[in-house]
Amino acid sequence: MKVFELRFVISYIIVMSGLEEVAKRISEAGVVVISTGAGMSAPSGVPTFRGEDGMWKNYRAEELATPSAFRDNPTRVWEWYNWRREIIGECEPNAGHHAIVEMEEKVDEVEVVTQNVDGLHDRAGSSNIYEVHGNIWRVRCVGCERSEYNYDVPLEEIPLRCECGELLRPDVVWFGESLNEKVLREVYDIIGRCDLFINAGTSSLVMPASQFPVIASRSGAFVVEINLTETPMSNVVDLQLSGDVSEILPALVELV
Ligand code: BJW
Ligand code: ZN
Repeated sequence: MKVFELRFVISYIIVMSGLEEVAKRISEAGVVVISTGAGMSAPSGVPTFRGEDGMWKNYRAEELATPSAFRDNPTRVWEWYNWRREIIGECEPNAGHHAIVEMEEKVDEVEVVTQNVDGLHDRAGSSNIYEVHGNIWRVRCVGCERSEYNYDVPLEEIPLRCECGELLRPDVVWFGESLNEKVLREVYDIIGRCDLFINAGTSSLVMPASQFPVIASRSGAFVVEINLTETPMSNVVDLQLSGDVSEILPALVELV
């Protein structure tokens, strides 16, 4: 056997044994938490934040997803959200989203904690979803705090205004802003009592979501990472599955 063939066979065996181990953990688990990031929606065609893919007109997410960017230039920030809403509006949940829904038939309790604002877990049909960074299809008034769903694509006459006269903003969480306290409390509660925690398609760079795997591990859960690359969590997790979430998750659920 040639060297490259041997390497292929070895990496195949490693991936398969990892999948089998995680499938066994899923079948034994009472509560599974799946924490997802932009990589979860990447196979659906939603751009990720970091890397080449995340750029918009030479701006980085860190320069647009902030309260001060909105104060300085609400139109520019809304243009970015319009661009993203147009793309997301054309995207469908992928095989990974569907596999998470299927997992509900095999496990007592499946909880989805997502940093994604695209609503694709909901469209796939997951029952328990915590959107810790909000939802791109909701708008919120900076004055009276009124929040409502708005599916117009593109939104005309940006920046939008509320009936009260103040600006409407996307109902998402920007850098330097706190996450919704009630949602976060519930998330910490389920992380604290889960048996298996799967960190899927996130760079694990943004607080506080980046710390969810650490909290799960300290609470005694078995922690798995699914990602195309290494992340700061790769050394913390019990098992890494290297690959595409839209391939790994269906393969995993099939094995349970
Ligand atoms: C695949 C794949 C495939 C690809 N299969 N894998 C200094 C100043 C101000 C604040 C801070 C500061 N230092 C620290 C902070 C706190 C800050 C923070 O953590 N900053 C870091 C960047 C350093 N956090 C906050 O401010 C948070 N609030 C907070 O902490 O409150 C308390 C506080 C207040 C004030 C000061 C300090 C603390 C709020 C964070 C809100 C983040 N918001 C955004 C935008 C949301 C709205 C929107 O979408 O428009 O959330 S930013 C952006 O990053 C978005 C994402 O949810 C988030 C995470 O990104 P994610 O999902 O990980 O995506 P990527 O692109 O980074 O990675 C994709 C991954 O997928 C990669 O690993 C790929 O390999 C992988 N992948 N395809 C498998 N097919
Ligand atoms: Zn208002």
